[in-house]
Amino acid sequence: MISMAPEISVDGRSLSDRLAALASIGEIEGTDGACRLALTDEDRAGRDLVVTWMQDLGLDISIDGIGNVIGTLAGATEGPPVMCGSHIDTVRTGGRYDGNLGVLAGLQVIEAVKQANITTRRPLAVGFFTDEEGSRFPPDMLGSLVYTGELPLEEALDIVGTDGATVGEELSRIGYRGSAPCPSPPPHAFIELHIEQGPILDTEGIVIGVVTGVQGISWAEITVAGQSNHAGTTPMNMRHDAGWAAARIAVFVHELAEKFGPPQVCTVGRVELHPNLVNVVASDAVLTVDMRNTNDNLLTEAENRLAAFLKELAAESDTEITSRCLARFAPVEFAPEMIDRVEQAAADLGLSHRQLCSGAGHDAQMFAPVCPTSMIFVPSWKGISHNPFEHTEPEHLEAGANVLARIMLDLAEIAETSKIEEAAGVQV
Ligand code: HGY
Ligand code: MN
Ligand code: MN
Repeated sequence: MISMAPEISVDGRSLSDRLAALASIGEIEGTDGACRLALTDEDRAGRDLVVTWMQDLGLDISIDGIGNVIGTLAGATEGPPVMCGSHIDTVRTGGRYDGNLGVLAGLQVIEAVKQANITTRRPLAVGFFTDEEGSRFPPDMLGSLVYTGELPLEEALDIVGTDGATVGEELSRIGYRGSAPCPSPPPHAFIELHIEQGPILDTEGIVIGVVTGVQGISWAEITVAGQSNHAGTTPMNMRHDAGWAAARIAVFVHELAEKFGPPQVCTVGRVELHPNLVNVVASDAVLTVDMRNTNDNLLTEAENRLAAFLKELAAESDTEITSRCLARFAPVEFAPEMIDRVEQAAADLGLSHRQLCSGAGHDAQMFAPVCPTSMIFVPSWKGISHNPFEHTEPEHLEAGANVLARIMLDLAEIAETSKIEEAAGVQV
């Protein structure tokens, strides 16, 4: 049996065409981006399209209880597949490439393997995982959390979204509450191709990011309960102003990030005031705080400082302030041998590359504890992401997909080839 990985290259044109076709679902007028919040009708339509492409490739398709969809190409032997994948749900200001690239590049790799009449020893699989973004149903990476057994399915199905619906209701409504068991058996290895979503590769003119791990993530939802009152008649010292308290929290976390310095980041992304009217002192505020750091101790320190500040602020603003955790993931390091594989594949293909840690969360971080895992990054134009003007050059998309192909074939090993050997006159 030959275990060399023959040179196959993916069809970059087809990859870009499929990315465009998927982005047309939930498209954001006048941009390349799309809005397909998890488990919405747009997400269903996106899922249906990718499932059709999996069917066209003749993959065995499984859908599990949280709606993760895995397409598998059989190998010469049974057993855990070499898996790639990512997500196809987006944030409200979604770009064309975030998540979608890792799924559609996986389809292209499998298409190239089939066209080369290659049979791999291990099966090859490509998946998309439910609600990676977590912006409608926190936490993020929800589907891969359940897939890998980090979160019980029943608990995940009961999660209530920002619009009051539950995960279970919405999964059933869109017809993606599957029967495949959760958690699923771990794959042989997991490799995710993703855009960097940050400025490093683009600034340095480097094509491939060799991802060493993912920084820690802490999401909190903070509720401020004050008292509505007349904006004109209520003296400042008699107010219980939830709007002012919310603004103070946003300033506090921004200044905390500046005090800690990089890589600490803090973001207030969602603020809802009630009654949200020009002439009423806000009685209620609900806001989210996203804090991240590569160092878990520093991330915990940031959380403690925020908690202490909320206590002081409640007294100062004479409001009631509570906080609930929406997500908390420690930093993750990928397997050294998988990092080496990304490094080697990029070098073999003559692609500039450098190591870096991911600032964004990814499904791959959920696979790291259960199987050898790593990630491949390609550049994001000006580091822009979670923005419909997100962009990656077609040649970088293709380069990343070729690195993915090389690693997957190496890991899956070649059982037999026909076209390649005939052409190269290689004897088995
Ligand atoms: O929030 C994140 O880092 C990812 O986009 N879900
Ligand atoms: Mn993503
Ligand atoms: Mn994202």
